[in-house]
Amino acid sequence: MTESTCYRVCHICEAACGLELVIDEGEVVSVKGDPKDPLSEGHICPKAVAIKDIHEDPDRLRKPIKKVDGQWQETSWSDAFDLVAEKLVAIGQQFGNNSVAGYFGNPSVHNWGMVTHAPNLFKLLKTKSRFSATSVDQLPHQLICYWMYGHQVLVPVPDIDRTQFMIILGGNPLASNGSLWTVPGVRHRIKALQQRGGELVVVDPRRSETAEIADQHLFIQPGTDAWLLLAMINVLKEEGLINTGRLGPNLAGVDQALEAISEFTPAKAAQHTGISEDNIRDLTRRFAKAETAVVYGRMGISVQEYGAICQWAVQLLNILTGRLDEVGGSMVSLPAVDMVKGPNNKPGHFAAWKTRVRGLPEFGGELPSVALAEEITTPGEGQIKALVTAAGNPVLSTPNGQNLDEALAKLDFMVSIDFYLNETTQHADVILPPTSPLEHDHYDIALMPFAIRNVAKYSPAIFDKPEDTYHDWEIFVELGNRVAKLLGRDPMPAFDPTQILDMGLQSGPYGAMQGHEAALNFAKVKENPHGVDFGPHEPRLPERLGHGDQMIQCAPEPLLSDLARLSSTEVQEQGLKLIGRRHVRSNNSWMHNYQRLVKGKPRHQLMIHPEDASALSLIDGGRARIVSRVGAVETEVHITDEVMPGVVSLPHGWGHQRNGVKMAIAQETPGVSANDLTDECFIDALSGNAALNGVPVNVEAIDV
Ligand SMILES: Nc1nc2c(c(=O)[nH]1)N[C@H]1C(S)=C(S)[C@@H](COP(=O)(O)OP(=O)(O)OC[C@H]3O[C@@H](n4cnc5c(=O)[nH]c(N)nc54)[C@H](O)[C@@H]3O)O[C@H]1N2
Ligand SMILES: Nc1nc2c(c(=O)[nH]1)N[C@H]1C(S)=C(S)[C@@H](COP(=O)(O)OP(=O)(O)OC[C@H]3O[C@@H](n4cnc5c(=O)[nH]c(N)nc54)[C@H](O)[C@@H]3O)O[C@H]1N2
Ligand code: SF4
Ligand SMILES: [Mo]
Repeated sequence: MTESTCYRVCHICEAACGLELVIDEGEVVSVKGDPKDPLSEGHICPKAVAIKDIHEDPDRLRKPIKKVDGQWQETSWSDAFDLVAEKLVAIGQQFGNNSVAGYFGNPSVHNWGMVTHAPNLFKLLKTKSRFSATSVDQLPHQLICYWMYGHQVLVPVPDIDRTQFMIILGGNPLASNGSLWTVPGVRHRIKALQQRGGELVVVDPRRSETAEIADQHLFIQPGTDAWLLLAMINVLKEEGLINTGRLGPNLAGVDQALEAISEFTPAKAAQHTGISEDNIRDLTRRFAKAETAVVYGRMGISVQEYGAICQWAVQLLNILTGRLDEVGGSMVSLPAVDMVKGPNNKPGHFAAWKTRVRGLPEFGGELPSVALAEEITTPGEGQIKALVTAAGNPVLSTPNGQNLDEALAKLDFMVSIDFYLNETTQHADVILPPTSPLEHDHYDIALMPFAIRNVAKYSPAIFDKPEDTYHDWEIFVELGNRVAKLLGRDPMPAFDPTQILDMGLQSGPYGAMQGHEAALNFAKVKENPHGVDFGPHEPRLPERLGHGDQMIQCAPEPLLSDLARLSSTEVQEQGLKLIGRRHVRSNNSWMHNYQRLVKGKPRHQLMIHPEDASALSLIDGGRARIVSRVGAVETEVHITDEVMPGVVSLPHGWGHQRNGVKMAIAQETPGVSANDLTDECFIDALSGNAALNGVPVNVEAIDV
């Protein structure tokens, strides 16, 4: 018997499920949920099994490749590192530091070595041209927490296991498994909520998988949630339902906020949202009167034109009903590695600098990704000439991907740290492929702040890394050291991620340095393969607030000013609006190469309501052309009342056949890229975040 059992956290999505892997003769023979994991208690989804497929995929790159006369060639690591460092330094010296840019994709936060080591390279390069998936996702959410609570990762999460009433807007955790909310096994938790007599309400333009099992689903016109949420606050005020509770003395600006939003009445909100005034009032009363309750708004309300106002209003609703920081409400975590109070904590900053072309604000040192293409193509000082992408595929993931696709082709130099040749990395001059996830260790530094329980879990590597390969963090160290040498600067710090983790755990809230009885350190997490459990959340405010005066800022000035933009919007009467959708068997723009994951009925189609389909003479299974300001795509139609009239839905991350270039990932998958329709100019003007939902489109039937 050579079989062995290993325990690990799944790094694919934010749920952080515990896995039990059986290994035989160097091969993964089974992947199951780990029932002893204190957070996930055995839950997993089909993507966990794909970890084996990632590891074994013959299309996964294992050696660096470089383009010579337009053809890919394998090259040695040392040549590749030298070439990349020389190019980045030379371009920075010739065109200025900001001419060298970086884009970090979603898996970079699921890869702890990148979290600990990637920033150093950009610090050395002294570039302000940094972009990431944050600005096509949760930027407004974190910005609001920075303004209100004083720290960009002090993000309250729904205490689902102890609440009696929950409202979800713009989130579909049954498909996504939760986001800015590490909540493995959410289906069971919703069921438990319902079994103890609680209620779930989902507000969504589509009857999503989560809406399907909710106690109430309210359709909403895309992009109008800000009207609904502000109207709910006005109902609280009008009907005397405001009760700020324990944190009352720590609230600044409540009256100012209430005054500023008074024009957003339920009557007007009903016109904009399509939700009747009665329903708005009724929902507000049920929320305010429930024994415990919480409102949660995610992706769907962040990536829309008023994303920041939406996230502000969500926080206000929880605050004004005394739900913030109370059991069964919206609670803050106390993770073992504390990014809020730790020694190197970064509270955030906003608009300290702006993009060169459009003047869009940075947040936390990153510029909005909607500006990447124009920063590459617009001549002048600071024009981006070189790009480093890491764990990202912005050609498929960011608005007007076609435009970015063309822009990337114009760069002087591009390097991608990625193990696939795909729609984005095909533009690189060099691709540096890191080890597979099972060949490196893992700790969810970036996700634990958003978990529903405080758990510390370390996952050792399952397999030794093959000879002559590098982990992501080692790639950054190798590049950093070469860049430093060329620039005559100090080399990269000589720590590995486990040393940083050890320091973080020791100085964190359960560490010996804080005098905690657990005296947590790296050795202790290593001894506990299922994780060390520090239990459900407890009230932590005002002590944990980032603001020195321990006040919660309820009326941040930029939001008050932004209300005029919202109030001037007109009620939508005609035209179709595009929204996105996720599926549990797909993950953003990748994982489509794993046939047993993506198999099943087709899910790439354009969803459209029967009334709209009939008005446009579309037939189910027929083809349609979808046109937006920036582009057009053609795909199959699925007629369904899952979406409300006036709304069409396409998943993102598909469209792997573009440009006729042979790429590793899933040549044969059908589907187009939704981001060939989304618009880099359609944004939340306050935060600079992309508005991927509510994009105006026209649809026409294609005769076949
Ligand atoms: N229309 C529309 N667009 C969207 C969204 C939407 O809902 N609608 N969602 C947005 C959101 S929320 C996000 S986060 C973005 C995601 O978009 P991106 O940030 O582009 O991320 P992915 O599509 O996940 O790209 C993953 C890339 O990382 C590589 N990769 C995977 N693991 C590793 C690793 O360990 N190391 C390295 N070096 N590379 C790795 C994969 O091969 C792949 O190339 O898309 C956004 N785009
Ligand atoms: N299986 C799987 N899991 C994933 C991912 C994946 O691609 N696949 N991606 C991961 C990533 S990067 C993220 S950020 C998370 C996202 O996780 P979630 O935030 O849960 O995102 P979605 O599942 O896209 O759900 C968004 C919902 O918003 C709705 N919506 C769209 N427009 C509006 C609107 O204007 N108003 C309202 N109220 N609702 C609207 C959509 O119909 C959809 O049901 O998921 C993560 N988990
Ligand atoms: S829900 Fe997320 S973390 Fe859990 S097994 Fe699936 S992909 Fe992995
Ligand atoms: Mo995301």
